Amino acid sequence: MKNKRRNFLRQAAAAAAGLSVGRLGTSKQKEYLKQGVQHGKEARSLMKDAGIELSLAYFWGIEPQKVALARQMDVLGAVGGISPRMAGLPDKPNYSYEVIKGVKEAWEKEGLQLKVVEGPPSLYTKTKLGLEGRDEEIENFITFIKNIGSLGIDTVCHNWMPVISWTRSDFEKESRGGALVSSFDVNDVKDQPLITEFGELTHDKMWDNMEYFLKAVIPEAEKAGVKMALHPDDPPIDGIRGIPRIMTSVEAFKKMLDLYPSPSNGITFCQGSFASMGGEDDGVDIPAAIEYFGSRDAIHFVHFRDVRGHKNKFEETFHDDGKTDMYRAMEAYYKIGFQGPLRPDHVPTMAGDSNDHPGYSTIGTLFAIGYIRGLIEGVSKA
Ligand code: CS2
Ligand code: MN
Repeated sequence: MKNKRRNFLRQAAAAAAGLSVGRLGTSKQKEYLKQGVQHGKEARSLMKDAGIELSLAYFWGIEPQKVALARQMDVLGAVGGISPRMAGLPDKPNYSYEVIKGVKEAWEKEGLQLKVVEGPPSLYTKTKLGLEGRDEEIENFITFIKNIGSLGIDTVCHNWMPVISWTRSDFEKESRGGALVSSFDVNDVKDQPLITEFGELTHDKMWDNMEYFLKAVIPEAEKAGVKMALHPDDPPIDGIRGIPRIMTSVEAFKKMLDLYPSPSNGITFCQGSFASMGGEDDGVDIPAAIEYFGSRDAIHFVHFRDVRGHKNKFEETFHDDGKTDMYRAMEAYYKIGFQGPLRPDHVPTMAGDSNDHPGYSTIGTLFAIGYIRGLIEGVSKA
Protein backbone atom coordinates (compact mmCIF):
# COMPACT_ATOMS: atom_id res chain seq x y z
CA MET A 1 0.00 0.00 0.00
CA LYS A 2 2.71 2.41 1.10
CA ASN A 3 4.75 1.50 -1.92
CA LYS A 4 1.83 2.33 -4.12
CA ARG A 5 1.55 5.65 -2.39
CA ARG A 6 5.22 6.32 -3.00
CA ASN A 7 4.93 5.41 -6.64
CA PHE A 8 1.82 7.45 -6.94
CA LEU A 9 3.48 10.50 -5.41
CA ARG A 10 6.55 10.04 -7.54
CA GLN A 11 4.45 9.77 -10.64
CA ALA A 12 2.32 12.71 -9.60
CA ALA A 13 5.41 14.87 -9.07
CA ALA A 14 6.79 13.80 -12.40
CA ALA A 15 3.50 14.31 -14.18
CA ALA A 16 3.26 17.81 -12.76
CA ALA A 17 6.67 18.51 -14.25
CA GLY A 18 5.74 16.87 -17.52
CA LEU A 19 8.30 14.11 -17.07
CA SER A 20 7.97 10.39 -17.44
CA VAL A 21 9.49 8.19 -14.79
CA GLY A 22 11.68 5.90 -16.83
CA ARG A 23 14.40 3.63 -15.56
CA LEU A 24 17.13 6.09 -16.36
CA GLY A 25 14.73 9.00 -16.48
CA THR A 26 15.35 10.16 -12.95
CA SER A 27 18.08 12.66 -13.80
CA LYS A 28 15.58 14.98 -15.45
CA GLN A 29 13.46 14.67 -12.38
CA LYS A 30 16.47 15.55 -10.26
CA GLU A 31 17.17 18.55 -12.46
CA TYR A 32 13.62 19.65 -11.87
CA LEU A 33 14.00 19.21 -8.14
CA LYS A 34 17.34 21.02 -8.11
CA GLN A 35 15.75 24.00 -9.79
CA GLY A 36 13.71 24.22 -6.64
CA VAL A 37 10.34 24.18 -8.30
CA GLN A 38 8.18 24.53 -5.23
CA HIS A 39 5.62 21.99 -6.22
CA GLY A 40 8.29 19.35 -6.73
CA LYS A 41 9.89 19.99 -3.37
CA GLU A 42 6.61 19.68 -1.57
CA ALA A 43 5.71 16.50 -3.35
CA ARG A 44 9.06 15.03 -2.49
CA SER A 45 8.97 15.78 1.20
CA LEU A 46 5.70 13.87 1.35
CA MET A 47 7.28 10.82 -0.20
CA LYS A 48 8.08 7.89 2.01
CA ASP A 49 11.77 8.13 2.96
CA ALA A 50 12.06 11.10 0.55
CA GLY A 51 11.94 8.63 -2.31
CA ILE A 52 15.06 6.77 -1.16
CA GLU A 53 14.54 3.03 -1.53
CA LEU A 54 15.53 1.60 1.83
CA SER A 55 16.82 -1.93 1.48
CA LEU A 56 18.56 -4.68 3.39
CA ALA A 57 21.33 -7.03 2.29
CA TYR A 58 20.56 -10.75 2.14
CA PHE A 59 23.74 -12.60 1.30
CA TRP A 60 22.60 -15.84 2.92
CA GLY A 61 19.30 -16.25 1.12
CA ILE A 62 15.91 -15.69 2.65
CA GLU A 63 16.55 -15.36 6.39
CA PRO A 64 13.01 -15.64 7.77
CA GLN A 65 13.46 -13.44 10.83
CA LYS A 66 15.24 -10.69 8.93
CA VAL A 67 12.60 -10.75 6.22
CA ALA A 68 9.78 -10.58 8.78
CA LEU A 69 11.46 -7.64 10.52
CA ALA A 70 12.02 -5.91 7.18
CA ARG A 71 8.32 -6.12 6.40
CA GLN A 72 7.50 -4.75 9.86
CA MET A 73 9.91 -1.86 9.31
CA ASP A 74 8.52 -1.31 5.82
CA VAL A 75 11.97 -1.74 4.31
CA LEU A 76 11.01 -3.61 1.20
CA GLY A 77 14.11 -3.58 -0.99
CA ALA A 78 16.27 -6.69 -1.17
CA VAL A 79 19.94 -6.66 -2.12
CA GLY A 80 21.75 -9.91 -2.79
CA GLY A 81 23.26 -12.32 -5.25
CA ILE A 82 21.72 -14.66 -7.79
CA SER A 83 21.58 -18.21 -6.50
CA PRO A 84 20.33 -21.00 -8.79
CA ARG A 85 19.42 -22.97 -5.68
CA MET A 86 17.15 -20.21 -4.46
CA ALA A 87 15.40 -20.32 -7.82
CA GLY A 88 15.03 -24.11 -7.48
CA LEU A 89 17.28 -24.55 -10.53
CA PRO A 90 20.61 -25.71 -9.08
CA ASP A 91 21.91 -26.96 -12.44
CA LYS A 92 21.36 -23.77 -14.41
CA PRO A 93 23.94 -20.98 -14.61
CA ASN A 94 23.49 -17.98 -12.35
CA TYR A 95 23.31 -15.58 -15.30
CA SER A 96 20.44 -17.36 -17.03
CA TYR A 97 17.04 -15.78 -17.48
CA GLU A 98 15.13 -18.56 -15.70
CA VAL A 99 17.34 -18.42 -12.64
CA ILE A 100 17.17 -14.64 -12.30
CA LYS A 101 13.40 -14.75 -12.79
CA GLY A 102 13.14 -17.46 -10.12
CA VAL A 103 15.16 -15.41 -7.64
CA LYS A 104 13.16 -12.27 -8.33
CA GLU A 105 9.92 -14.17 -7.78
CA ALA A 106 11.18 -15.80 -4.60
CA TRP A 107 11.69 -12.30 -3.17
CA GLU A 108 8.30 -11.16 -4.40
CA LYS A 109 6.67 -14.06 -2.59
CA GLU A 110 8.18 -12.63 0.60
CA GLY A 111 6.75 -9.22 -0.16
CA LEU A 112 10.17 -7.81 -1.08
CA GLN A 113 11.60 -6.51 -4.31
CA LEU A 114 15.05 -7.40 -5.59
CA LYS A 115 16.47 -3.91 -6.13
CA VAL A 116 20.17 -4.54 -6.53
CA VAL A 117 22.23 -7.54 -7.54
CA GLU A 118 25.31 -7.18 -5.35
CA GLY A 119 28.16 -9.54 -6.14
CA PRO A 120 26.97 -10.33 -9.69
CA PRO A 121 27.49 -13.55 -11.66
CA SER A 122 30.35 -13.95 -14.11
CA LEU A 123 32.56 -11.11 -12.99
CA TYR A 124 35.45 -12.94 -11.48
CA THR A 125 39.23 -13.17 -11.39
CA LYS A 126 39.73 -13.72 -15.12
CA THR A 127 38.10 -10.42 -15.99
CA LYS A 128 39.65 -8.43 -13.17
CA LEU A 129 43.14 -9.78 -13.76
CA GLY A 130 42.85 -10.01 -17.56
CA LEU A 131 43.50 -13.76 -17.66
CA GLU A 132 42.83 -16.23 -20.42
CA GLY A 133 39.10 -16.87 -20.66
CA ARG A 134 38.02 -13.37 -19.72
CA ASP A 135 36.09 -12.87 -22.97
CA GLU A 136 33.84 -15.78 -22.17
CA GLU A 137 33.33 -14.47 -18.64
CA ILE A 138 32.44 -11.03 -20.02
CA GLU A 139 30.11 -12.52 -22.62
CA ASN A 140 28.19 -14.32 -19.88
CA PHE A 141 28.18 -11.16 -17.82
CA ILE A 142 26.54 -9.33 -20.73
CA THR A 143 23.94 -12.09 -20.93
CA PHE A 144 23.28 -11.50 -17.24
CA ILE A 145 22.88 -7.74 -17.81
CA LYS A 146 20.41 -8.27 -20.65
CA ASN A 147 18.43 -10.72 -18.54
CA ILE A 148 18.11 -8.53 -15.47
CA GLY A 149 17.23 -5.58 -17.69
CA SER A 150 14.39 -7.47 -19.28
CA LEU A 151 13.15 -8.48 -15.82
CA GLY A 152 13.17 -4.88 -14.59
CA ILE A 153 16.09 -5.21 -12.14
CA ASP A 154 18.17 -2.17 -12.87
CA THR A 155 21.15 -1.89 -10.50
CA VAL A 156 24.31 -3.97 -10.15
CA CYS A 157 26.86 -3.52 -7.37
CA HIS A 158 30.21 -4.93 -8.44
CA ASN A 159 33.76 -4.46 -7.25
CA TRP A 160 37.29 -4.68 -8.60
CA MET A 161 38.84 -6.78 -5.84
CA PRO A 162 40.10 -10.01 -7.39
CA VAL A 163 41.30 -12.93 -5.24
CA ILE A 164 40.92 -11.09 -1.91
CA SER A 165 37.56 -9.44 -1.40
CA TRP A 166 36.71 -7.15 1.51
CA THR A 167 38.87 -8.11 4.43
CA ARG A 168 39.75 -7.23 8.01
CA SER A 169 42.37 -8.26 10.52
CA ASP A 170 39.83 -8.63 13.34
CA PHE A 171 36.14 -9.49 13.17
CA GLU A 172 35.51 -9.50 16.91
CA LYS A 173 36.74 -6.18 18.17
CA GLU A 174 34.85 -4.86 21.17
CA SER A 175 33.09 -1.59 20.55
CA ARG A 176 30.53 0.39 22.54
CA GLY A 177 29.02 -1.61 25.37
CA GLY A 178 30.80 -4.73 24.16
CA ALA A 179 29.15 -4.84 20.75
CA LEU A 180 31.44 -6.53 18.20
CA VAL A 181 32.79 -4.75 15.14
CA SER A 182 35.42 -5.52 12.53
CA SER A 183 38.68 -3.64 12.29
CA PHE A 184 41.77 -3.43 10.13
CA ASP A 185 45.42 -2.78 10.89
CA VAL A 186 47.82 -2.89 7.98
CA ASN A 187 50.57 -4.13 10.31
CA ASP A 188 48.62 -7.32 10.88
CA VAL A 189 48.62 -8.24 7.19
CA LYS A 190 51.98 -6.96 5.98
CA ASP A 191 53.85 -10.18 6.72
CA GLN A 192 51.33 -12.48 5.10
CA PRO A 193 52.77 -14.47 2.16
CA LEU A 194 52.52 -13.03 -1.35
CA ILE A 195 50.12 -14.60 -3.82
CA THR A 196 52.26 -15.34 -6.88
CA GLU A 197 50.22 -17.76 -8.97
CA PHE A 198 48.93 -15.03 -11.32
CA GLY A 199 52.36 -13.78 -12.36
CA GLU A 200 53.28 -10.13 -12.23
CA LEU A 201 50.32 -7.90 -11.41
CA THR A 202 50.45 -4.12 -11.60
CA HIS A 203 48.05 -1.24 -10.99
CA ASP A 204 48.34 -0.26 -14.67
CA LYS A 205 47.27 -3.70 -15.81
CA MET A 206 44.32 -3.62 -13.43
CA TRP A 207 43.26 -0.30 -14.98
CA ASP A 208 43.63 -1.75 -18.49
CA ASN A 209 41.43 -4.66 -17.47
CA MET A 210 38.87 -2.29 -16.03
CA GLU A 211 38.82 -0.26 -19.25
CA TYR A 212 38.47 -3.39 -21.37
CA PHE A 213 35.53 -4.50 -19.23
CA LEU A 214 33.77 -1.13 -19.24
CA LYS A 215 34.08 -0.75 -23.00
CA ALA A 216 32.53 -4.16 -23.55
CA VAL A 217 29.83 -3.96 -20.92
CA ILE A 218 28.63 -0.38 -20.48
CA PRO A 219 27.13 0.01 -23.98
CA GLU A 220 25.13 -3.16 -23.36
CA ALA A 221 24.07 -1.96 -19.91
CA GLU A 222 22.88 1.28 -21.47
CA LYS A 223 20.74 -0.60 -23.96
CA ALA A 224 19.34 -2.81 -21.21
CA GLY A 225 18.57 0.15 -18.89
CA VAL A 226 20.91 -1.22 -16.22
CA LYS A 227 23.10 0.90 -13.94
CA MET A 228 26.49 -0.44 -12.97
CA ALA A 229 27.58 0.73 -9.51
CA LEU A 230 31.22 0.06 -8.65
CA HIS A 231 32.03 -0.47 -4.96
CA PRO A 232 35.33 0.84 -3.55
CA ASP A 233 38.09 -1.52 -2.48
CA ASP A 234 37.80 -2.30 1.18
CA PRO A 235 40.20 -1.64 2.84
CA PRO A 236 41.29 1.05 0.37
CA ILE A 237 45.01 0.31 0.47
CA ASP A 238 47.40 -0.11 -2.49
CA GLY A 239 47.41 -3.86 -2.40
CA ILE A 240 47.20 -6.94 -0.24
CA ARG A 241 49.58 -9.88 -0.51
CA GLY A 242 50.75 -8.75 -3.93
CA ILE A 243 47.25 -8.28 -5.35
CA PRO A 244 47.01 -4.61 -6.39
CA ARG A 245 44.01 -2.49 -5.44
CA ILE A 246 43.02 0.43 -7.65
CA MET A 247 39.62 1.70 -6.44
CA THR A 248 41.01 3.34 -3.34
CA SER A 249 40.41 7.09 -3.70
CA VAL A 250 38.01 9.74 -4.95
CA GLU A 251 40.47 10.38 -7.81
CA ALA A 252 40.31 6.73 -8.83
CA PHE A 253 36.53 6.94 -9.09
CA LYS A 254 36.77 10.07 -11.23
CA LYS A 255 39.19 8.25 -13.50
CA MET A 256 36.91 5.22 -13.72
CA LEU A 257 33.91 7.37 -14.66
CA ASP A 258 35.99 9.15 -17.31
CA LEU A 259 37.01 5.86 -18.90
CA TYR A 260 33.48 5.47 -20.18
CA PRO A 261 31.09 8.30 -19.32
CA SER A 262 27.58 6.95 -19.36
CA PRO A 263 24.44 7.00 -17.22
CA SER A 264 25.07 3.27 -16.82
CA ASN A 265 28.61 3.69 -15.48
CA GLY A 266 28.42 4.72 -11.84
CA ILE A 267 29.27 4.14 -8.24
CA THR A 268 28.13 2.36 -5.13
CA PHE A 269 28.83 5.12 -2.65
CA CYS A 270 29.98 2.95 0.25
CA GLN A 271 30.34 5.65 2.84
CA GLY A 272 32.37 3.52 5.19
CA SER A 273 34.87 2.70 2.46
CA PHE A 274 35.14 6.32 1.30
CA ALA A 275 35.47 7.40 4.94
CA SER A 276 38.41 5.05 5.42
CA MET A 277 40.27 6.35 2.35
CA GLY A 278 43.41 8.45 2.81
CA GLY A 279 45.75 8.69 5.74
CA GLU A 280 45.58 10.41 9.07
CA ASP A 281 45.52 13.92 7.60
CA ASP A 282 43.98 13.59 4.16
CA GLY A 283 40.65 11.85 4.61
CA VAL A 284 37.66 12.28 2.30
CA ASP A 285 35.10 15.00 2.96
CA ILE A 286 32.08 12.72 2.69
CA PRO A 287 29.28 15.26 2.08
CA ALA A 288 31.45 17.03 -0.54
CA ALA A 289 32.19 13.73 -2.29
CA ILE A 290 28.48 12.86 -2.36
CA GLU A 291 27.70 16.24 -3.87
CA TYR A 292 30.48 15.92 -6.42
CA PHE A 293 29.51 12.44 -7.63
CA GLY A 294 25.87 13.39 -7.37
CA SER A 295 26.49 16.34 -9.70
CA ARG A 296 27.74 13.79 -12.23
CA ASP A 297 24.64 11.64 -11.65
CA ALA A 298 27.00 8.83 -10.79
CA ILE A 299 25.65 7.54 -7.48
CA HIS A 300 23.40 4.58 -8.22
CA PHE A 301 23.45 2.84 -4.86
CA VAL A 302 24.45 3.74 -1.30
CA HIS A 303 26.02 1.70 1.49
CA PHE A 304 25.37 3.69 4.62
CA ARG A 305 27.94 3.00 7.33
CA ASP A 306 30.85 4.61 9.15
CA VAL A 307 34.32 3.98 10.58
CA ARG A 308 36.84 5.59 12.90
CA GLY A 309 40.43 5.83 11.70
CA HIS A 310 41.98 5.78 8.24
CA LYS A 311 43.01 3.31 5.56
CA ASN A 312 45.90 1.77 7.49
CA LYS A 313 44.09 1.41 10.76
CA PHE A 314 40.37 1.71 11.29
CA GLU A 315 37.42 0.11 12.98
CA GLU A 316 33.76 0.09 12.11
CA THR A 317 31.27 1.89 14.33
CA PHE A 318 27.63 2.33 15.13
CA HIS A 319 26.02 4.88 12.85
CA ASP A 320 26.05 7.52 15.59
CA ASP A 321 29.60 6.84 16.71
CA GLY A 322 31.94 7.24 13.73
CA LYS A 323 34.02 9.98 12.15
CA THR A 324 31.41 11.19 9.64
CA ASP A 325 28.70 13.78 10.19
CA MET A 326 25.90 11.49 9.13
CA TYR A 327 23.32 14.26 9.13
CA ARG A 328 25.41 16.22 6.60
CA ALA A 329 25.87 13.09 4.56
CA MET A 330 22.13 12.47 4.39
CA GLU A 331 21.56 16.11 3.60
CA ALA A 332 23.95 15.72 0.65
CA TYR A 333 21.98 12.74 -0.72
CA TYR A 334 18.85 14.78 -0.36
CA LYS A 335 20.40 17.78 -2.12
CA ILE A 336 21.52 15.75 -5.09
CA GLY A 337 18.05 14.24 -5.37
CA PHE A 338 19.23 10.71 -4.72
CA GLN A 339 16.27 8.36 -5.02
CA GLY A 340 17.93 5.02 -5.54
CA PRO A 341 18.43 2.06 -3.25
CA LEU A 342 20.26 2.60 0.05
CA ARG A 343 21.12 -0.09 2.55
CA PRO A 344 22.87 -0.15 5.89
CA ASP A 345 26.23 -1.81 5.33
CA HIS A 346 28.22 -3.50 8.07
CA VAL A 347 26.62 -3.04 11.50
CA PRO A 348 27.93 -3.97 14.95
CA THR A 349 26.86 -7.34 16.32
CA MET A 350 24.77 -6.52 19.39
CA ALA A 351 23.95 -8.46 22.57
CA GLY A 352 21.96 -11.61 21.91
CA ASP A 353 22.84 -11.73 18.23
CA SER A 354 25.24 -14.05 16.45
CA ASN A 355 28.55 -12.96 14.96
CA ASP A 356 28.43 -15.74 12.34
CA HIS A 357 28.21 -13.16 9.59
CA PRO A 358 30.14 -10.19 10.96
CA GLY A 359 28.64 -6.90 9.82
CA TYR A 360 25.25 -8.39 8.98
CA SER A 361 23.68 -9.20 12.34
CA THR A 362 19.95 -8.68 12.67
CA ILE A 363 19.64 -6.54 15.78
CA GLY A 364 22.36 -4.13 14.61
CA THR A 365 20.43 -3.77 11.38
CA LEU A 366 17.30 -2.68 13.26
CA PHE A 367 19.20 0.07 15.03
CA ALA A 368 20.69 1.16 11.71
CA ILE A 369 17.35 1.40 9.93
CA GLY A 370 15.80 3.42 12.75
CA TYR A 371 18.73 5.79 12.65
CA ILE A 372 18.72 6.13 8.88
CA ARG A 373 14.99 6.68 8.60
CA GLY A 374 15.15 9.28 11.33
CA LEU A 375 17.93 11.10 9.49
CA ILE A 376 15.94 11.11 6.27
CA GLU A 377 12.90 12.51 8.00
CA GLY A 378 14.98 15.14 9.78
CA VAL A 379 16.70 16.23 6.60
CA SER A 380 13.61 16.29 4.45
CA LYS A 381 11.62 18.33 6.97
CA ALA A 382 14.40 20.80 7.75
C1 CS2 B 1 30.84 -4.24 1.81
C2 CS2 B 1 31.09 -5.64 1.46
O1 CS2 B 1 33.14 -3.95 2.27
C3 CS2 B 1 32.06 -3.41 2.19
O2 CS2 B 1 31.89 -2.25 2.40
O3 CS2 B 1 29.85 -3.58 1.27
O4 CS2 B 1 31.30 -6.21 2.67
C4 CS2 B 1 29.94 -6.42 0.84
O5 CS2 B 1 29.01 -6.66 1.82
C5 CS2 B 1 30.40 -7.74 0.29
O6 CS2 B 1 31.50 -7.53 -0.51
C6 CS2 B 1 29.32 -8.40 -0.52
O7 CS2 B 1 29.05 -7.64 -1.66
MN1 MN C 1 30.12 -1.39 1.34
